[in-house]
Amino acid sequence: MKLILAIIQDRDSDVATEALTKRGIIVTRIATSGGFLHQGNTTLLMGVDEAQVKTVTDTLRETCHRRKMFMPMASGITDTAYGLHNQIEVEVGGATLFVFDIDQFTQV
Ligand code: 2BA
Repeated sequence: MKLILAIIQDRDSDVATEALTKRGIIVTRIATSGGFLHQGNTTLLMGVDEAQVKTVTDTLRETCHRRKMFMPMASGITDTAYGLHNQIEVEVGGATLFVFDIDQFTQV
């Protein structure tokens, strides 16, 4: 058995979890946030058979999209007059996956 931990963008999470569930993957969603952008994202926990790892990877590839985001070059500046030319472009997502081997899975 494998544990897949996948970090995805909030705006992809409903479509992604619905598609995973339809394909028989059991999913737990956790509200998380990224250390770099300090923005909310979603972490999915999925306990799966080894054969399902590809299903999860393919499903997240189909449903989670890379997007360009902008962040101020200096932190703590919120003035809307602070122009785009003072921001850096960061590309975020689709999905960041970690796959772990699981020694034991028990439900009591
Ligand atoms: P954040 O940490 O908020 O990072 C958002 C995006 O900012 C990243 O997108 C990446 O393009 C960029 N970025 C992150 N750290 C950077 C740095 N030190 N310098 C320059 N650019 C940087 P993604 O790579 O798609 O990551 C999206 C989210 O996935 C991350 O949000 C974080 O929550 C998670 N993540 C990504 N890699 C991870 C890792 N190795 N371990 C744990 N969490 C990770």
